[in-house]
Amino acid sequence: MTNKNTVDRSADNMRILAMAMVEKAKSGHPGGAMGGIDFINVLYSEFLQYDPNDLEWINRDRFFLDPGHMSPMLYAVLCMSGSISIDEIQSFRQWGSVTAGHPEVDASIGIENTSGPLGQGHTMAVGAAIAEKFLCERFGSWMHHKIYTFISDGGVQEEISQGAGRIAGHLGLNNLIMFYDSNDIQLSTETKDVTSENTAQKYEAWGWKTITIDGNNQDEIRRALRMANEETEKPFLIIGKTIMGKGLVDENGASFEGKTSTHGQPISKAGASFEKSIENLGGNPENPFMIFDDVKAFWNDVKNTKAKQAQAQKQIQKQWEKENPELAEKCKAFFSGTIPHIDFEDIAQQENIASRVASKNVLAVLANTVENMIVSSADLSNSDNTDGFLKQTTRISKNNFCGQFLEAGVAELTMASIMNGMVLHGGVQAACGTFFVFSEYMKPALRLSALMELPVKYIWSHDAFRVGEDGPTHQPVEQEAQIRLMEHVYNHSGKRSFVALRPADAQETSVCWKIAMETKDRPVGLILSRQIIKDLPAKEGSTRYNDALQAYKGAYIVNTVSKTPDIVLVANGSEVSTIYEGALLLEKEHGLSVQVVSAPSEGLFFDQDAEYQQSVLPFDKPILGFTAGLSLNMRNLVGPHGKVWGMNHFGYSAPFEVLDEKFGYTPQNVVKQALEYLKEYKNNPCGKK
Ligand SMILES: Cc1ncc(C[n+]2csc(CCOP(=O)(O)OP(=O)(O)O)c2C)c(N)n1
Ligand SMILES: [Mg+2]
Repeated sequence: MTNKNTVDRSADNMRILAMAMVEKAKSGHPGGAMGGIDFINVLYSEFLQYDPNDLEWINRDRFFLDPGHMSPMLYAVLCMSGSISIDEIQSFRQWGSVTAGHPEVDASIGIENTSGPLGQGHTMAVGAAIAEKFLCERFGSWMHHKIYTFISDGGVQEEISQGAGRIAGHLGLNNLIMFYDSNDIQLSTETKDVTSENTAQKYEAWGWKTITIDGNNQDEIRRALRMANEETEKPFLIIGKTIMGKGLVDENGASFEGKTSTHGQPISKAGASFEKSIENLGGNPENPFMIFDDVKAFWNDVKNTKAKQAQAQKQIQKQWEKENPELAEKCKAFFSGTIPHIDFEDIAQQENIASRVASKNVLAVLANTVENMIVSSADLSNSDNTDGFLKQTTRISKNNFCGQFLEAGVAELTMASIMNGMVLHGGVQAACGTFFVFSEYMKPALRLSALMELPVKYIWSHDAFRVGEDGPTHQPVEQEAQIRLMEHVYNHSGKRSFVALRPADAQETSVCWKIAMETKDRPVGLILSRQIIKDLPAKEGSTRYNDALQAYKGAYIVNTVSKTPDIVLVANGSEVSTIYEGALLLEKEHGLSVQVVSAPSEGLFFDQDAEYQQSVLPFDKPILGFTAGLSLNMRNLVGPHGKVWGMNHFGYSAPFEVLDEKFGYTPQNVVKQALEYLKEYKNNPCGKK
């Protein structure tokens, strides 16, 4: 061990920390981390540009980890570089520690992204790389920085890597450098048992440059990183052949490297010797959480150098700011997340249009107002109507990041994950669209938007069975319930983790977009109709826009109710106009007083005070819900004695007007259901058997 240089000693020291963290926590993933550490060691000490005293410096290089299970590797290097204390290292995976089982985003300590669901981490890096190019295009070369990412066998195998690899290659993201920890081992098998692809050739076919190296050799890593940094055309993949559990030995001192068993448990449980392995790596078994003196000195030097380099970079930035005060202001505004003032009320909306068309009208205004907004679509821009935005700008393409529209191709999950990466990078606003039924292809990334509290905007058109002739594969049924579930999950800041908005008509769509643009701390989804919707009437002395502003409260009374209502009807989206027409019939033909409620967001509604909730949806009155999704959508809103007309089966291929008749989404059926329900309610108001 003595003849090892300090760089290798540093790697060995981190290997000990990684293994010790898992040993102490009695859970975690030591093997992969121990193999990947040589790369991380050289990257953080020699290549990654960061300011140890200002980790959120906007111009830092970013490092996106993909295999979150290798968190001990990241924590070990962040401990060396000074943003995570040795105490936090010793509290790995414990309540309240920043060293969670899988890393959770916190740029202030150098964790750029939450990772764990394999494949998403490196895809977020692609998003960050796009954001970097987008910003450099606007602010110039002082802003150039690199996006590094680290992927493992699992991430390479995940389908999302196809989308990430294709897009990065297609856009020529030469600012993206990915290290592939190719250790031939995964969770339950060796990689040879599940794949025989030539990964290098695969990435080369997508337009990447690749190099294969010994991933545990610092000289080879250094050389590869230099080449990657000099690349001018393509994203760069360094395939590092690494050794799982590097440095592990058993009780007899024999090698215990390259074993699947060290993937996900303490190495002692796998059969290696904790003490002997520490000794083998030059450490002291009595004190596994020690940082060697020479390694400490080495990292002190690194930190000083990094700080100096960052200062020099910041001087260049300052000079630029001085010479370009307007651009400097703009740059500041981009990174602060503020958006210019938009008069949503003034956005022209034609009468009786589909809410996707209303959204298109808003997007056209956003394209001309919000200069740092990037909108994307998964090959449906002319259907989900994100083309309203596209028509005012141009597409992002290789060597041209002037435009604000990203064609993601048919890759919903990739697209959503790229949006997350863009927002994590900072400086841009991100929105993406597709058909609502395909929201389920995005769910894993949407969940991470929610967990990471990222204000990504999701635009989903074709919101219900009224997609019509395309049939049941394209007709959402359970999707709204799935998405709304996220409104029930609270994030770590104690807020509902997602806002799902299904606007009732054009003006309510403008308002919902206003809500979406103003929301900075969580993702928002807009669920939009394909077919036209009859506008709801404005109340006397008001405008429809003004009335629709109440969408901020999640649900509100649409009509004027002169006396205590005999029944309350509640819906969202296009069903609101249906219940409204039904209400008119109930009033005219049956002399009933009907309160009509539009409820674009259940989550926002249940965040209102009890008095407001009671005034809109009085649970001591008969409440009937109408939804083109599962009855479940309205279950909470109608209260314990309410009833719901929902769609609890797959749809059928037919013109939507026919389906409306067949499935009972007509004003006449609203009347029928209301009368039947009132009869039941009268006989048994509390729903007792
Ligand atoms: C989307 C997803 N599926 C499954 C898992 C569970 N899982 C964690 S690591 C892993 C495979 C690990 O293989 P590799 O990426 O090569 O890591 P190594 O074993 O080399 O550490 C799996 C299946 C996951 N984290 N994410
Ligand atoms: Mg592996």
